[in-house]
Amino acid sequence: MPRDAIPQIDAAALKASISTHLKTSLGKDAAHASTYDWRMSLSLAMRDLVVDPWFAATRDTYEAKAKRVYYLSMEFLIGRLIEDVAINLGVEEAARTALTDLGQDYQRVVANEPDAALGNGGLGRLAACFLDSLSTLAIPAYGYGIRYEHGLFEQRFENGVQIETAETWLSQRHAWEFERPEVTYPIHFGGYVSESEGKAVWHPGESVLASAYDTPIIGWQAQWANTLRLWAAKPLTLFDLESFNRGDYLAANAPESLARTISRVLYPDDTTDEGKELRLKQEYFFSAASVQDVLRRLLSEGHALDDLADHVAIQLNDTHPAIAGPELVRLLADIHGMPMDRAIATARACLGFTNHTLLPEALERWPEGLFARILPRHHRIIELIQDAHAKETGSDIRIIDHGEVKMGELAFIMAHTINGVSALHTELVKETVFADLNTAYPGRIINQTNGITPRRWLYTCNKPLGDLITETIGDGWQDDLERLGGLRPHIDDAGFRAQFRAAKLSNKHRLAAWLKTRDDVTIDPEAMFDVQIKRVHEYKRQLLNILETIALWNDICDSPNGDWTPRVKLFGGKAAPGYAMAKSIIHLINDVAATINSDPRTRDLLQVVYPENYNVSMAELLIPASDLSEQISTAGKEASGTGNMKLSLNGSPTIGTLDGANVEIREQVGHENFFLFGLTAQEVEARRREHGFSRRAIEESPRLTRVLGQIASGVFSQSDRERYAGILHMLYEQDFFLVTCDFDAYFTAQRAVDQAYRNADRWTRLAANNTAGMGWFSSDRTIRGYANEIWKVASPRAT
Ligand code: 26Q
Repeated sequence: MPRDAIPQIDAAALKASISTHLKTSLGKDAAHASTYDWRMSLSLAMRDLVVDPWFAATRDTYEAKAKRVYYLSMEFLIGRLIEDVAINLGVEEAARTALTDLGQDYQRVVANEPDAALGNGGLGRLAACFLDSLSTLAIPAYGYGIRYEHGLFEQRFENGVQIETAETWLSQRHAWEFERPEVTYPIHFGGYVSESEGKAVWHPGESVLASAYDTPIIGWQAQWANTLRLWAAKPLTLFDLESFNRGDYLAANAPESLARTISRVLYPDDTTDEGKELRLKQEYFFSAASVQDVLRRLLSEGHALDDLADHVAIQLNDTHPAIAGPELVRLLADIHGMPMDRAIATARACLGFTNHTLLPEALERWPEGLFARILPRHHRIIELIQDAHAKETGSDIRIIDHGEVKMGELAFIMAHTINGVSALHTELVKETVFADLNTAYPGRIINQTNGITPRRWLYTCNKPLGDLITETIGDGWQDDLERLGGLRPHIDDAGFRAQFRAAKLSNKHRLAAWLKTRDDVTIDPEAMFDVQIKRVHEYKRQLLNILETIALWNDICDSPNGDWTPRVKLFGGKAAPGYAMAKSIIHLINDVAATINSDPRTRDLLQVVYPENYNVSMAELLIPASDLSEQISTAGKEASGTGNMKLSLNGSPTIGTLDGANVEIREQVGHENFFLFGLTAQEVEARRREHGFSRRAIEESPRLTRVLGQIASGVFSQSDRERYAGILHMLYEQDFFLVTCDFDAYFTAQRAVDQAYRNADRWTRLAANNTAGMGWFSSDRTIRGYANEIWKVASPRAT
């Protein structure tokens, strides 16, 4: 790529562009402009700069006839884009100066942007990191998803209880997108299938229009830009109504209301196994629009459908878009006349499938009746796929089984490659959920350990540390993260360690100031910031953390003159609205916080803080300020984790189990720089089979017995002693996630953390070794792995 394609703009030119946008795009004069107006003007001025690299990337892809990647995902958890774009364009200083000249504060303007929260957690944020890396590596790619009107719900606490309210990011103009009213596809549901002359014809019952909105995703140093294409549902036009409903205006009312609901809201539930009709319609809606778009682009470039896999790689982000497989087969066979067997083989040759979970309740299955009613033709095609699979492998594994359509089996059988997201997870995928399919198709399951984009998760969110790194090893680590290994020799330098400590401390001050302003909460930056931030789920064991907090409180109260290490326990995360146990755990954390924080005996030693509405932007504040990363899931349950990578990269050592990518993090940063505890995945399975294991674990731990007794007697819920009966009953009688069994080991590991932290120099070595060891976890490395081993794509810019 010719470097001169990078847009060059100085502060004066950017200022002029902002002023022009304020006037002509916002229709405001400076005297009456709000922060929103300034933010929009700045965003539009920067968006202008993205367009040329974006066009150049499209042109190069077209000219090279390069293969493209299509990443299909129900979730893209993007967060804010202003700083991201500014940094990739290299115009952050210019933007700061321009706004200052205009009498505005850059940080205030940046903070005005709402998070694009089109995702629940890890899976959605991974998709966003992948988009960043695809553009940085100049790999031609589209992200395809849904333009939800309402992203992930907003969380408040009322008397400690989580309350959800609708999120409304699109009530303002979305600065970064380009509406494409000319790019639309009809999407059909229901009806029936007839056969004529051996050909299947689907007569749909209702239809909506999928309408495209494009957001350019600019890579590092603006060398390349890809497109995130999100689909919004709209009612069909009158013309289409005539063509698809043949003038049946009664039936035409239904699509209008369907269109209004289909892209309205993100499903906030990452656990439910309920067959929700609307969810199935959402999945089909965006998968079908995306696949149609892929074929239209292929044909418009003059390629033959038989050569599909030479030009197209489609990645399914979990099973949510798995219906794209049968839809592709339908288009190839029914619409374009390809023989069914060849259609199936052609579709498979371009499909990859990433599995993100082993939890049985998160594996999608649809009641066959519901599925056949909404997608009658796909139901039949899946039977044909199943027959082809049986013929090919002699295996009796069924996609449609006991009246259910199993999306995991469908995605597996339709994909040429299935990948797990960490080394451990991949082995467990082979041994558990897909053991039989792994035997039927040996070698199809591979590992691609997750990664995170270092541009957002270090360079942008942690300026003090980023500056120190650049000062120490030079520039270039932002897109070559393994260079962080070059920090290692400097860790022996006391001056470097002092600077490392100072960077961390300044991030802690920034977090403390933010908490003071937003929540009127005071925390001491000299204390250890102990951070657990993630969705609230039993397997992630926030419960273990809060039980240990109570035990620590007890010990401090028992020995007030002990040599304690002051700690602030920070929690952040949302529970699915229908997940009662997770919501009860949130309530308990807030109740414990209220009790402990008001205890004068422990005031300077222990504090529990749970800021409301954890999101990507809050993560960008918490992660650089963290001293200790809590990665304490029950071994075998967390597929990978990515927050674990962000925290360690930012100089926050892990206390954790041998789960997900923790295993690989520990290898990379060194065992001595990781606080390991807990049962292994194998031990977990064995322990679960022991009758009465949790009662025994409780009996054997005086500390845990005391803590549970306190909860039962209402120490943290004086107005309602029964409040936590559900949690207690679960711990005594089931404890599926082995909180009780790992309690003592966790408590002991925490005391080792205390001791290490008291020696500031020792701790700094630990923290710096984490940063230095994390280079391998760049999502650039992950995307290179997918490109070489799954997609077989290269950048047309590669020389
Ligand atoms: C399924 C059916 C119906 C409604 C919702 C869902 C649903 C929605 C979201 C199921 C799963 C999810 C999200 C899963 C997820 O975020 N998994 C995480 O993926 C990360 C990226 O690979 C991993 O790091 C985490 O370990 C994994 O939990």
